[in-house]
Amino acid sequence: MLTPRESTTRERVLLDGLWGFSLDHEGRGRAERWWARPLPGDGDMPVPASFNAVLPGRDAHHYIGDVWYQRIVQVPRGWDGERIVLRLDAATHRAVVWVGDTQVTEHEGGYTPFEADVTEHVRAGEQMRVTVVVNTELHWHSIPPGFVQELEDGRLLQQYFHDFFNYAGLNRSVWLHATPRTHVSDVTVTTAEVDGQSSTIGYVVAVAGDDMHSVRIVVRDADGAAVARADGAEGTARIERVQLWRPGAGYLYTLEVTLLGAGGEVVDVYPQPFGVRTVAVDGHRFLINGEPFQFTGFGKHEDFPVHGRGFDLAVMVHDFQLMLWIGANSFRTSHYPYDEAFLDYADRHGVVVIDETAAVGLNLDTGAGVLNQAGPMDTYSDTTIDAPTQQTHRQAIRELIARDKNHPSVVIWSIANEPDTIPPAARAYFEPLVAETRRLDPTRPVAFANFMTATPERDVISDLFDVLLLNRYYGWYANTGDLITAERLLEAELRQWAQRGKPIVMTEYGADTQPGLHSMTNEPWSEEFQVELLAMYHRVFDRIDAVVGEQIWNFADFATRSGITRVDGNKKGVFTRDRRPKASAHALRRRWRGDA
Ligand code: GCB
Repeated sequence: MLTPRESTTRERVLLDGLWGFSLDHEGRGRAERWWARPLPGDGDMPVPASFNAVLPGRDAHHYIGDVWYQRIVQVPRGWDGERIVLRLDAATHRAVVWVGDTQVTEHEGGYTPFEADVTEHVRAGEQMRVTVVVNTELHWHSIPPGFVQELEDGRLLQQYFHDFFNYAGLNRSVWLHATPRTHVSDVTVTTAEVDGQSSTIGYVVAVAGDDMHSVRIVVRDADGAAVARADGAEGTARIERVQLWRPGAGYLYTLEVTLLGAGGEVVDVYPQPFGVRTVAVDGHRFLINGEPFQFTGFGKHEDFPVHGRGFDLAVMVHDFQLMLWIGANSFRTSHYPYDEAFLDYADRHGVVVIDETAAVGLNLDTGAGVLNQAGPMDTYSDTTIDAPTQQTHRQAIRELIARDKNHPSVVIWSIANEPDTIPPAARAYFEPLVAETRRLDPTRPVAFANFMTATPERDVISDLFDVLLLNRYYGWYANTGDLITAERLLEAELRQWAQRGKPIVMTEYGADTQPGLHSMTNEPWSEEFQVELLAMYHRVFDRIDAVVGEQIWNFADFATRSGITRVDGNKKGVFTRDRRPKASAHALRRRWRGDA
């Protein structure tokens, strides 16, 4: 799905701001047709934001079910005759959308965009009422999965198997945009080859509407100069004296797609930014433009006080600046696709991204304390993760690739975080998903982040993937505080994985750390312990050639649900939740920048 962009034929209006808002405690809104009139109550809610971070009190914070958003939108008067589209960048976790009294779309999945062609339901120059019901519930067939448990006193509890708070609502922007009726509906750009000074790019353009048209392509460099041209909806173009997209130097071209009518008149123009770069795996090496790349950086979260998971441009740019300060060249969008603005920024600044689906917590072996309360369960069974879950997962992969395929910053698709990969059923579950990912994008390596109990002898799926992403907590969850044993076990396990002949990126390692807590004996939770633990991992990585990346868990402290190992959230951040450095931030800066 194309991102709404402005051009000589396209306009867009951002619908962010205060929307009317109602919690639907009794679940009456759908039966009572709340879309057909102003919402009950006088609630206001900022968009984008997580409503359960904005509202005070336990009830709102732990609310499960439908929440309603509504606002009146003025359709620009110049849009007569245009195709008018309503787009939501995300609704967590599913939504139904009405314009006036008409349902215009619905969508499952909380982290990818969806849209509705509303041309037939609105008039240029007039107002329209937009109503969105967002459902916050996680169940066995959602990605991520969960279940709602009914307690003895009748209260409901949302259970899930992942370690970040279930922030929900309209966490990203909403747009109204106009395109011509016959329009460019999709663009794919790939780097076919780079040879010496020049490069061949491949492109495919899809068009919707009447078929009396032709496609013209102009490739523009970063200064806007035309450097290549082509005709036709599918083809190649050659760029001489090409400027490659490189880690740390994110050079971007624009593929300017022009749709011409039968008489040669311009029908639609869509500018698609792209970068020229190759990605490949060669034995233990991870190559970008044929050169070995070492990942430094973090697993992150979209998480900040008051906003919850709501997108905030200032926080995003601040985080990128902190990553630059510390010398991080990459991050993983753990554990869901981030707002696309992260990828636009990463593209422009040469930050390397491992792009992950929201398939986190497909593992009832970890449980994060849940299983103690709900009893033991198999991960894959007819009543837990099953074929319908796999179908939602497949759709999540499709939507991730559809949105992010043209971002040069994305170098690996991570299709899951820490799934249960020990039972044989895991192979049947994952094999078709890996095949689908490769079919949709043959140009990028495919991976998943492996859970610590799925050691080389036990894991049954890693051979299906190109890169080994490992999450390990030696010295923290295992051998707590004993870094000598931890170092020995970590090295032994990594050497075993290295025999697989694939590159290894350590995508999680770290220790919860209470800022300001100091210890002469390097006790766990102290700032000294975090520094020591990270240094131990780095010594091991430096001894093993197959390790081509280190991404610490986590960039910053973040909110979780309640738990006996969580003190006001997860504290494995190298920065606090409000982005102050812990001692480890300075130590990392010395390792990654060398000049500090
Ligand atoms: C993990 C998970 C991550 C958790 C982390 C932790 O393995 O992938 O989501 O937050 O451990 O700190 O427990």
